[in-house]
Amino acid sequence: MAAPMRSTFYIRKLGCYMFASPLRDEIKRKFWQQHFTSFKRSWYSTTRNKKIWEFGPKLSCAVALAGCTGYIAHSCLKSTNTVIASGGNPIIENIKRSRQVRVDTDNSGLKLTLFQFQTCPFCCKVRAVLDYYGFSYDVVEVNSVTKKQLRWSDYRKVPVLVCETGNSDEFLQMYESSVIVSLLETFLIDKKQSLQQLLTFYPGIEVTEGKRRKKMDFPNRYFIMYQDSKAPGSMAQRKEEREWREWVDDVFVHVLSPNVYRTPSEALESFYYFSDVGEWERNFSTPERYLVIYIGAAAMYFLGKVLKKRHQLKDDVRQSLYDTCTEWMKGIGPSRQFMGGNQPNLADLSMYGVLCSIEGCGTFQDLLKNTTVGPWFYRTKSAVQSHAGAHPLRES
Ligand SMILES: N[C@@H](CCC(=O)N[C@@H](CS)C(=O)NCC(=O)O)C(=O)O
Repeated sequence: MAAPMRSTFYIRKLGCYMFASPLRDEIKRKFWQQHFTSFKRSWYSTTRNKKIWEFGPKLSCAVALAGCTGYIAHSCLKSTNTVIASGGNPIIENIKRSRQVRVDTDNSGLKLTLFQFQTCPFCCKVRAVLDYYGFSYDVVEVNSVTKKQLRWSDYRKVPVLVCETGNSDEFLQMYESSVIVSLLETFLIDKKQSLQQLLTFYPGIEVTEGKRRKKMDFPNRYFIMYQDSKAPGSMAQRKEEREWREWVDDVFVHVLSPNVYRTPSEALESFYYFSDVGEWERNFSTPERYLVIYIGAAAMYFLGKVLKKRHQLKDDVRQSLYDTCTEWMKGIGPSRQFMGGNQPNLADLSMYGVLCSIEGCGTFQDLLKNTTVGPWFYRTKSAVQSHAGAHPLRES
C-alpha cells in the first residue's frame, strides 16, 4: 500500500484538510506558474541584478522553511494529546478519542476506530455508512496540521478505519473511503469471513498519473462481493448504485470546494464552521487554530479558483452545484424516495455523506433554496441518524 512522503510543507498541511490533496500537484504547479513566474519577472526587471535574483529566492525559501520547521517542531513537542506506546494494540488504544459512538443493537463484534477530519467529505461518507448500519465506533479527530494521531501509519490521509482484530499484536488498517464502504457492506452480507479476509477482494495497484506522480487505484472499490449470498435487487439496480457512487467521487465532490471558498468571506465563514464542528478549539492550540483558519481560508480561496478551472465548472460556480444536484434528483426520479427505492443504498449514503460536509455553510442554504434536493437530504439524514439500516447486524 502507498506510503506517501512524511516530510510535507506546512502550508500544504494547512490547505489540505479539505479537498486539496487529490489536486495538490496540479494546484502547486498552476499556482507557482501563475503567481511565482509573474512575480519573478517583475522583481527581476526591477532589480536587474542577476546575483540578487539567484540568491534571493534561495534565501527566502531557507528562512521560510526554517520558520515552518520551527513552528511544527514547537507544536509537536508541546502536544500531549497522543500517547503512542510501542508494539501491538496500545498504538491505537492510547490515542485520545474525541468521541465514541455506541449503538445498542451492534453485535458485529468489531472494534472500530475512525481517524478523520470532521468535515472531510470522504470521512463524512464513511460515517454515514457506519451510522446508517448502526456500527459502534470510536472517533479520533486528526490534527490536520501535525497529523500526529496518524504517526503510526504510513498512510497520511483520512479517513482511516482501524479494526482491532482480537489478537493483541494486530490491527487492521483500512483506507480509501469507497473501499471502506464496500468492505463494510460486504461484511454485513457475509459475517462468517473476517474483514481481513474480505480486504483481499480490494487489492490496490499503483498507477502512474501524468508524468511522474504515482497513486494507488482500487479497481474493485465500488463492488460488493456477494459470493454465495443472493445479491439483492436487479443487476441494473446494482449497476446504477455503482455508477452513482463513482459519480459522487469523480464529479460531485469536485463542485464543493469552489463553492464553499467562492469569495474570501465565504472561505472564512466555511473555515469558522469547520473549526466549530471539528472542535478545533479543543484539538488545536489558539495560535494554531487561527493560523489554520486565516491562512487556510486564504489558500483555499485561491485553490478554489484553480479547481474551478480544472473541473471546468461554470463561471457562476453555484450554477454547477445546482446542476449536479438536479442531475442527482433526476437520477432518483419522481417515484422513488431514495436512489435505493424505499431505503437508501450506498449511492444515497455516499451523496448524503459528501453533501453533509458543507451542511453549515451558506452554500448549503443556497442549495436548499435553489434545488429540490432538501427533502431527499433530510430523509436520508433521518435514516442515518436513526440507524435505519441496523437490522442486518441484529439478524446475525
Ligand atoms: N480518495 C481518498 C481521498 C482522501 C483524502 O483526500 N483525504 C484528504 C482530506 S479531505 C486528506 O487526508 N488530505 C491530507 C493530505 O493529503 O495530506 C478517499 O476517498 O478516502
